[in-house]
Amino acid sequence: AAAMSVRAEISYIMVKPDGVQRGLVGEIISRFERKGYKMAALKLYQTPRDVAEEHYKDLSSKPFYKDLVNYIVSGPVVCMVWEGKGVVATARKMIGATNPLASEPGTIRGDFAIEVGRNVIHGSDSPENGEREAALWFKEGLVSWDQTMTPWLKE
Ligand code: FUP
Repeated sequence: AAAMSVRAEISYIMVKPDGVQRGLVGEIISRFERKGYKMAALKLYQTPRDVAEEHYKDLSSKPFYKDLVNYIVSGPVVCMVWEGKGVVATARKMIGATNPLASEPGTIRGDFAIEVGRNVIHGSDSPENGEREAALWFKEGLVSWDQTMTPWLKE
């Protein structure tokens, strides 16, 4: 409770256009809610090309970069920030391997995807990238739960 007003680790989680079109938004949000993480930001968003390019700038030399950016801007995405202890690594486990054919059953990609180029969801790969990506996608800022009447149940 002493750390209640300090923001814990955050991860930027995004349902990609294929996940939105396939109606997987509720399922994905539900998994993070049931795990116990705290939602710190949420929106349905038509991604500007420059934001997609900035998000994936570390992959700009890869042969699939152009297709990847085109895919991300091809339809609305659902942008989220989830907060809590170990959320970056735990979200990566919940999401599964990058190539859905290598993702374990029970993970989001393992349960819902086949193609690496249509792998449903993004999750930050480090706490530093969690902060960077949250700032890139939520320039308006995150929500604070500090004024809520009851403390967060899982802390
Ligand atoms: P991940 O962190 O699991 O999203 O994986 P990466 O950061 O390595 O890749 C980002 C996205 O690039 C993947 F989600 C899908 C796409 N990608 C391809 O399309 N082909 C590849 O060979 C590798 C990644």
